[in-house]
Amino acid sequence: MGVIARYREHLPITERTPLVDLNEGSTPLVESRNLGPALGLKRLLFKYEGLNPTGSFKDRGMVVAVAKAVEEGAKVLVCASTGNTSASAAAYAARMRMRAIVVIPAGQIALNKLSQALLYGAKVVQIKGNFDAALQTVRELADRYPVALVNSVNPYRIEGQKTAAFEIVDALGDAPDYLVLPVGNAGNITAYWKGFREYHELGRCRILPRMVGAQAEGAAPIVLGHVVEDPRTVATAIKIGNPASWEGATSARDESGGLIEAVSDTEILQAQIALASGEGLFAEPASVAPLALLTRLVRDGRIERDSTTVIVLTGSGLKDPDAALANVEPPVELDGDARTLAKILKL
Ligand code: AN7
Repeated sequence: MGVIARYREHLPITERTPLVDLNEGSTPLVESRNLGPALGLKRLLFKYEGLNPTGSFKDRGMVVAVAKAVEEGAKVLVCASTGNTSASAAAYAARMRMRAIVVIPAGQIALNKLSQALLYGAKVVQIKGNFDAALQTVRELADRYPVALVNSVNPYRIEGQKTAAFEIVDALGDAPDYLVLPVGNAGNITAYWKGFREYHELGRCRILPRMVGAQAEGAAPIVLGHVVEDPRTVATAIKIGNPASWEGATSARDESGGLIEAVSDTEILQAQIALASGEGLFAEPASVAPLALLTRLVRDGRIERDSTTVIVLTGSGLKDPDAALANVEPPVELDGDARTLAKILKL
């Protein structure tokens, strides 16, 4: 079952909306076995969004945006992307036999995300500028031509993405004390906050979480309070200098009593290895920025150790292994039999 079928009554679905799905959503909420206890946290869980059909949380919002686009008679989907949105848009376009046009910053998206968009059959357009320029281009295109814009400025994307908050509450029986997630274009933090508030109003959860956002130091416009003209970070998914949902992010932060802070590329890459080798969970660089931030907050005594925290692992590590590989030991060479191997391994 996809998110439209599972959460239909909470979504802007009518009898005319086609039931689009790739069985997205219903992702595991994995209890930390090692990292949480090592930090001294009572309860740490990971919402493993990398297990969505195209490997990121984007599928939740994309399925609703595409269903509504079909309902409204659109034939062409268009988006700008740092990679994951393009993969998701391309997949759902293929599913619905629509045309997808994705505009990406040349040379700045992970190869596996580009491969997905190409294989799903999207028209991939590379531009010389960064993501912010790509978004500007597709917004202008959608203003003037009959194409459906499926970036998170499309409110149906936010509607679909809020279902992740529902799933967390449905699994825990209440909202967590802290929800920690990466912030790029800021659609996801906006969507989670909307989801938690809606469930709270319906009495499905007693508490509302503090929303904690992580940006990369070189791409931290919300932390700095101004646009970053030339964003830089190893976490290419969140290499964004002028987030479209800026206000949604600051509202979520302020209304929830949360915070948005930046972590360095070094902290991100360390967190990626810590998560993979410490829990058996492989997430892409952008997705581990929250773990890097949480580690700092717990050490600084800014998160109580008896709290329940959920980290959103937004995208699969398989999306972008290159950055991670530089920091791990290469495979050992074996030229010989099991005895030679045992010697190498010091068994
Ligand atoms: C893995 O694909 O913006 O703050 O164009 O791929 O909602 O933007 C991706 C963003 C976090 C940030 N983690 O979410 C795109 C794109 C991963 C991501 C984010 C993205 P938003």
